[in-house]
Amino acid sequence: MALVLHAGNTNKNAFKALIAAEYSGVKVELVKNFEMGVSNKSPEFLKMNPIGKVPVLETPDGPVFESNAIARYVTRLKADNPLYGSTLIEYAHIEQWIDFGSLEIDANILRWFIPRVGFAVYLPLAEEAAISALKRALGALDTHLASNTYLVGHSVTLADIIMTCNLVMGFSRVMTKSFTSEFPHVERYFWTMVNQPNFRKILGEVKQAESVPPVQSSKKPSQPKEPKHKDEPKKEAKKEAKKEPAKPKVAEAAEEEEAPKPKPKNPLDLLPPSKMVLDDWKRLYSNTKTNFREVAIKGISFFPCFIYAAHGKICAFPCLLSTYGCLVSFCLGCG
Ligand SMILES: N[C@@H](CCC(=O)N[C@@H](CS)C(=O)NCC(=O)O)C(=O)O
Repeated sequence: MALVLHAGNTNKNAFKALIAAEYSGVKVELVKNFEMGVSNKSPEFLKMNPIGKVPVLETPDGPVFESNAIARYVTRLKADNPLYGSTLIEYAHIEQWIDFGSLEIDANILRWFIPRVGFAVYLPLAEEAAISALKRALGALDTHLASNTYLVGHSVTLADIIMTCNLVMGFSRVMTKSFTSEFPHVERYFWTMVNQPNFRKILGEVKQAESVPPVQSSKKPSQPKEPKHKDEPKKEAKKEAKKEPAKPKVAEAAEEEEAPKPKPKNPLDLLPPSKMVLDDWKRLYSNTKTNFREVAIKGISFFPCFIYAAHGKICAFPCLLSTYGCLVSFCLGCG
């Protein structure tokens, strides 16, 4: 019987397990009628993953969340799976590249892409830092791939599956040809991987982004979606379907990646408006050469700064920027 994977059919994190399953002869099926923002917020789902994120795999021994853990589980279902290498050092290198792909590649692609499409605050300096960290990581990957076809050994391993799934969003959404041409071995590797039959079956056709998306204003979190009613919404859905041209599989991934979160009740609404003029403080701060500490402290409100940060946490720490009007990434509590 197939194992059930909870996620939408464009989720690049779910692709990891689905591709591993293809290579391993394991049956994994996406749950039917998954609706982002509805299915993953149901009480049944929250029992499987208390933070309501996908993917989640149902196994005979209970659920597993976190896409890398799920992909490892699926891989281990096959005894002596070559996806896991054949020696201890190969195994260590596979784990090394899995972590590298997740922490150095995926994280920086998301830091670049997500603010651009309005799902997080766009800060030019943060974007610059993300791109520079991404280039550093791609440079290291490129050097490795200059003399290696695969990340580890002489065939596809789980490291290649996870690395490629992480690169998919980059290549299809922000990393244009002029960006990736600096990393020719990464390019060769990526296009070779996505065209392997087991990858292609899951990813479909992957197309490289032609331009970096222009910065959009922050998207207001919408109200949580209601489950569809049986009758009238069907008509609406049909109309919508006519308007929207079909997108390639991975093109929709980002929409799912950062599904609009339900609007949290904002405790700040209860407070009087701040008297602090943020621009004045920023000017003072920028022009300060010596008494940095004093000026910084002026800007810290010791009234706890409650914000709904990009990663969905309420945090209640003093904020470096101003009184209660602070921006997500400067909050001391959320880092
Ligand atoms: N580290 C997690 C990331 C999971 C994740 O961020 N999932 C997104 C979709 S790709 C999600 O479920 N977002 C819904 C939410 O934040 O409520 C993994 O690899 O599984």
